[in-house]
Amino acid sequence: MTNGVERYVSGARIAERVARLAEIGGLPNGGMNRLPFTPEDRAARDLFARWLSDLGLPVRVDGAGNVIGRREGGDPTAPVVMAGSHLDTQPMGGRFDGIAGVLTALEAAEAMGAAGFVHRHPVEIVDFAAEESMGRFDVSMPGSRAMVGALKSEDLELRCRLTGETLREAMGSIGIDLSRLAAAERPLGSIKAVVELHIEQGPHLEEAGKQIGVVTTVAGSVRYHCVLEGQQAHSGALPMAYRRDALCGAAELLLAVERAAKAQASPPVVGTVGYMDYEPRSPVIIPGRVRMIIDVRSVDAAARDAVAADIEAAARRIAVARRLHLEWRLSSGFPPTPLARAVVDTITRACEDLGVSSMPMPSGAGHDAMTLGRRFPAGMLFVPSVGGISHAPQELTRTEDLEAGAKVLCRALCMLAA
Ligand code: HGY
Ligand code: MN
Ligand code: MN
Repeated sequence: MTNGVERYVSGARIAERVARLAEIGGLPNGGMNRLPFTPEDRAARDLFARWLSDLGLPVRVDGAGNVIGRREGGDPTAPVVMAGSHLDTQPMGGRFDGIAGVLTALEAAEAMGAAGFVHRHPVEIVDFAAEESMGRFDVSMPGSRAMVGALKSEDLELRCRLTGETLREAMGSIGIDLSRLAAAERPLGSIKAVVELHIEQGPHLEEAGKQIGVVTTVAGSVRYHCVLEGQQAHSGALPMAYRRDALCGAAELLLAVERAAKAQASPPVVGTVGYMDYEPRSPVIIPGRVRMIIDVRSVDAAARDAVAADIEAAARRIAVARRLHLEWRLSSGFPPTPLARAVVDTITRACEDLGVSSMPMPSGAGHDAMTLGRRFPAGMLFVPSVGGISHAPQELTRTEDLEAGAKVLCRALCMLAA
């Protein structure tokens, strides 16, 4: 019996838990600041573990810090059906990014318990550790990467941009036992399907008036570290003709990033400089050094890489014209990931069964499902973001959409686990 379980799903219960989690690392402006591997992250993980235990599910934390609740099926050796997302947030992030996926997966498990759902495959409900690690470290998604053996030991030595602590120290600081890191890897065939519900974080579902986005492919990102070095000097005494102002060079480059991405309309590419710092930041000193991280993404790797090449060429041109020294380094990247046909179709069928409006669509944002999708059949479903805003205090997804999403997720998990 896979139908009817979703009638035990409660949007009100999901909304209550969203509000409860928003108290942990919440900002006065309504945004979230629950950075990965911080005390706030630990508090949210512990609360999630308690909610799982309250459902009677055994809970474990693997060697990469993934928090995993397991609902046994008839065959404990059968490949796992996994659902989840992440509880950590970006700095000044929103209350739904990642959280919606964890809470709707928890809700599906609660509904399965209430319905006495009988199934063969074990179901695992997961908070993937540190999906938002890029907010602090130059590595993304260490938790889900570890599950596919893609977290390298040198990644653990990367230092946090904000505190200088290494990834290893930060993970240890919330009690993660890295000696079991290798054991976090899941062998091929050990997971039947991974389904991640996530907020869309863009405008398309709202514009189309659809309740669910059935994700077909996830955009791949490349991130470049760029340093421009000129000459620090006196802002009053040095005439304009003598200057090698690193910040003016960076200003030209920022606009070159935007121009190059805008010029590539189909397939679309996005380009952003979200992080930049410069020195020495005094009103009377010409800035001598600027560091920025350039993020370029697309579902089409060739289009993305062509735009990245245009940006690099612009950086070299600007450096020569302004007599600046340029450092340019690829710091991290993810290939575009098509999701598994079988899982995509299951989600589509669940929407049809429940009469929920849906449309196929790509994901511009990166997600744990894309990491796991490199080794296991993965699928994603989106729920609408009001105004297309995310990674911001204004991030909002309506309770009725969370409930509809949780019902579709529940139905899809029941079909996969039966
Ligand atoms: O950057 C991303 O796509 C994700 O939100 N970490
Ligand atoms: Mn995010
Ligand atoms: Mn996310």
